[in-house]
Amino acid sequence: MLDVARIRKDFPILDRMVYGKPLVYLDNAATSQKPRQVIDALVRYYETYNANIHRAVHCLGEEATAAYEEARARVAAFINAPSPECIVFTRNTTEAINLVAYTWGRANVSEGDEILLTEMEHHSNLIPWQRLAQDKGATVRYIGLRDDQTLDLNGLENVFDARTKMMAMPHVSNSMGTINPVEKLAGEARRHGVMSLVDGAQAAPHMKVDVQAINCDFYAFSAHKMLGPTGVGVLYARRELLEEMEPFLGGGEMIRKVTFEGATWNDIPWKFEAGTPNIADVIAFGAAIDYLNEIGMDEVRAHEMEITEYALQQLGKLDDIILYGPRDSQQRGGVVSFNVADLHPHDIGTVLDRHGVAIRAGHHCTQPLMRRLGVSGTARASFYIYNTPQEVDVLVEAVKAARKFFRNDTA
Ligand code: 7TS
Repeated sequence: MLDVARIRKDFPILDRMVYGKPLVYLDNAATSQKPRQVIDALVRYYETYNANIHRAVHCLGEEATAAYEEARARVAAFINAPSPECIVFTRNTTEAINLVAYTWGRANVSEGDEILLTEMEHHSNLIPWQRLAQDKGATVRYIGLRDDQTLDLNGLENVFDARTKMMAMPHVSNSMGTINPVEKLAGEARRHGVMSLVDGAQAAPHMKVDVQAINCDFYAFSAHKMLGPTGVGVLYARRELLEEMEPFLGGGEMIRKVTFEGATWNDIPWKFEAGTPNIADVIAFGAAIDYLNEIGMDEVRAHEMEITEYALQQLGKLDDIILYGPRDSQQRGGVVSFNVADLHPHDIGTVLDRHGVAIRAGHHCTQPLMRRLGVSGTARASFYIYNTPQEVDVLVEAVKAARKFFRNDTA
């Protein structure tokens, strides 16, 4: 069991009041809050060893380089990557996926080829592939949903054909919380000689991820959703792929030798990290990983399952509520998406805000999925290690208040 009271003390922002009410932060799928340990790591870097990395001949530069590369090693261990060289730092999940679509995609996808996605993609695992397909004359196909809002994997072995080159999928849906069987999907892709990319933005923060067990080719996620700073993303890729892929961005640091005629590339992963990287935030991300490791990812997952079940149970008591995502808590992460009869999700969000409750309302960057569900958007509460059942109670009371407010308004 998590000691949530103790954890909450590490997050200064949780003492904040919003419109005179204690903040109830339930927008963790958008970004998480940051513990003191992460904020301190940023301050320590800027106050004591701020310097550029991989180039300095001075003490500060060496300290900063060591801390940056140590953070990479921690990220590798966190997802059980075989080595730190398989970890490329990007700005966010979005950039990690674009890197693959631009480099691997442009070299390996041609006219008439096919890219396989799912109907529950976040736009960041959709637009890069649509653009690649447009540029190359390839097509994008989608694995559909069953009524319980899990992926329809009936006949999975038949979805691949000789022209399928890439299968990309979310590990956990940000809009419905559905956990996808990525090990099975990546395994099936491999059996058919198809590459796999897992968008782990909503999984890496919330459960133990083992990229070798999943056996995918690429795995992408963002530091800011897992207690780390904004501006840092991770692309894990199999070593051989990184070796053979062309660089994404060109400039300093990613080269070995440059002449007026051309250039050769640095070793991996630096070949993919052109220019001065986000040194401070990568180092502070290392502190975020330490924090999560200290709690233990199995504990994080258990806490979220418990709080999600409680939220589903309490919200489910409201007779005019529609809940999205699978009912089985084994099959869902800490995201609860809902609609209340005829209320607009933005109206719900606005009333909740006045109660100090921060949620997201809208399409959650999954417009095709919303269309597939037949709604313009949903209200979404998303949980993390510092959320409590009492906060769920505040959420439920605020939803009741929203319903009452708008009912009276339109009566
Ligand atoms: N993939 C998934 C599944 C996501 O949930 C998100 C962000 C991204 C990719 C993109 O991450 P970024 O760090 O590159 O922006 N999801 C959300 C969300 O659900 N609400 O705000 C951002």
